[in-house]
Amino acid sequence: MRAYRIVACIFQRAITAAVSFGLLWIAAGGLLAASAHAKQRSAAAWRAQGTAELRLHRFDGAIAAFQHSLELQPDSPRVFYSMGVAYAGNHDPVRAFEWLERASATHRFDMTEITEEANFAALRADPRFAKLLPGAADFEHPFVEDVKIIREWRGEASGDQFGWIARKVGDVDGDGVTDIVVSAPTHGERGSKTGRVYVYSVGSGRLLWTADGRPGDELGTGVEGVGDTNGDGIPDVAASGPAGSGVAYIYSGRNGRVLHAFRSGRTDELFGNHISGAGDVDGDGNSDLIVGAPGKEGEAKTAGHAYIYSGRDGALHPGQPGAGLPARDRAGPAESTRLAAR
Ligand SMILES: [Ca+2]
Ligand SMILES: [Ca+2]
Ligand SMILES: [Ca+2]
Repeated sequence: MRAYRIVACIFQRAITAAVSFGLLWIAAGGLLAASAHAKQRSAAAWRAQGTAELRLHRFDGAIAAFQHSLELQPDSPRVFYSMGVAYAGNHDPVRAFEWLERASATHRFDMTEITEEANFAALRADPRFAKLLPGAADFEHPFVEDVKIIREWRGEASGDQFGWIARKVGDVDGDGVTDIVVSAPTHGERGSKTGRVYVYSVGSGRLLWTADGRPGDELGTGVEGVGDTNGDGIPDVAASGPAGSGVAYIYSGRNGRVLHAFRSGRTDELFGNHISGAGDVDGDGNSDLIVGAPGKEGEAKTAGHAYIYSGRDGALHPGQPGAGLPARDRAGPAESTRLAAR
């Protein structure tokens, strides 16, 4: 009798567990739909549900969810695009292209995503597909707002990262208008990544001068105006590149001539990851330079450094690592007149 009760008890628990598991299963299945309702049918909740349905290849469910989203937020380029994906998944190219063209027409969606989307495999041969990709005309009016572009400068080649940094440097050509420096740290022939910095006259739009690093330097990772370091009355420019052994330069703002070059001998720091004018630190009337050198990832032995150099003679400011040592002990293969960081 007792044995019978134990068996009955185990049987009862098994049934209870099975029912509970079944309820959980049903609850999980309805979770996304419940979430959409729980969030007061917000557009974002419907959009999330549609995206989840897309991932499960339940294209009808995705279309229904996206339509709900559009009822609440009609102007969503992301949803236009997703509708295109859903209709493509449903083998309905006519509607897929309708929605994709709608997404493209907003000029607010990166249509290059179509090249990565597996559901568009069957659409790629269609002439309408290529037309969805951005062309030169799409970049003629890049702003949503109605703006007047006063000056525009373009990089030389794709992959240069022209515009990585753009800074005002003061008036270097004497026309009374402050000028700018722009960097392209991965510029270089055949992927050499020398990096290049460009100084432009804002008044005339002319390119005044450029400076290049050496292969692998990625010069222009850091670039700034530094004020007048050599006392000729014209503000100068500093640029750096940490990718190789680490370099930093001060250029004459007048013509781009190298006034000082600094090249690190350390392999555990990203010398030149950042660079800036420091103001006149030593009070000699000439602007000075500060170079940041954080420790490389995985190198536990250094906490990183910030080096201050005299703009007048390139000397390392007293009290810093290497200061007071003969130049030959601090310098790496400096290209120009002066020392490098230790
Ligand atoms: Ca100027
Ligand atoms: Ca100067
Ligand atoms: Ca100074």
